[in-house]
Amino acid sequence: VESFVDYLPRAGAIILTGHEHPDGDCLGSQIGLYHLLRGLGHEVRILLPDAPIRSLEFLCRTTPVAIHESGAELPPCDTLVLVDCAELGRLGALRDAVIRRRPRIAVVDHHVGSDRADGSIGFVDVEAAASGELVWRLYRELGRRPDAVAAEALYCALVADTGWFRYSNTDAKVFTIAADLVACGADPAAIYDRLYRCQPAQSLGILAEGIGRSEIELDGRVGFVAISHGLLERAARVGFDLDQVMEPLRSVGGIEVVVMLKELASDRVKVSLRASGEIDVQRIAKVFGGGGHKKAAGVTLELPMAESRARIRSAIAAALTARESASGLS
Ligand SMILES: [Mn+2]
Repeated sequence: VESFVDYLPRAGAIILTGHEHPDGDCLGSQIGLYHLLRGLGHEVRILLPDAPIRSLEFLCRTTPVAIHESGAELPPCDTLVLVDCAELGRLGALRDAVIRRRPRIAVVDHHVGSDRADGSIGFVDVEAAASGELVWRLYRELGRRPDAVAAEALYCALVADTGWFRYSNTDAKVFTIAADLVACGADPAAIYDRLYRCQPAQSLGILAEGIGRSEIELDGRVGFVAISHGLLERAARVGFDLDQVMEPLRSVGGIEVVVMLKELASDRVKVSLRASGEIDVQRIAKVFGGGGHKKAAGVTLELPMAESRARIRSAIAAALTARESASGLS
């Protein structure tokens, strides 16, 4: 894999994109990278596979962000940069358009295995807390400073993937980057308000219902929350980020893994896994063809809800048992 920085002078026209259902890290990193590349004189645009959730729309107010329309061609470009993902398979409907145009594929990502995925050019570090950290490092390497718009976007990236500096990937380097972004104009309190204090009143009912559907199993160590297609649609209508439903489960003492299952269709379930103990959820997701990080991973199963839940449950049960027998031997 060729270095992204070395390749840049030959990049030509660049399109930035990321995984479907972009989160704060995916979108914020693209916006940060967009302003870096623009500042360096590159022809660059952002093209998302689908629209961001409503709470992230404020990031797009001063940066042009286009949404791919199903069936449309990829605009002419020489290089496609995958941000916060490394596989064309995660681009949804955009994937086929990319394959028809055949641009060079570059990757700016921190997911496990992204250095061996679809990019021939890359800036990859699986130790990075967020893709936004990688973009911040690119600013440094290229001798640039983020402006206020880029700093705000990169701050959103950092807080999304560190859970506002609560997760175990929060280290001294993360705070150094956060401090620098604030110095560059990011306003933490204003960003918090934009992300979490602009929710519609209906979000309370959705949150309550999600919490009501939470179940704790496997000796109190694993929490499940199954989101029916109907609830998923209600959340989508008001732009509510359902990841928030996992937080109350994660607050229960003794819980090691929280599983959220979203019923995308009658035989299609998106599974999100969050670990707070020593269980490596990336390895569990990988068994089913998904991926992510040790403490946060996901996979989409082409199965009905009940069967998806049962399969994930036994994989977690096996991981818990394996760990116990390992510690029993030592
Ligand atoms: Mn990320």
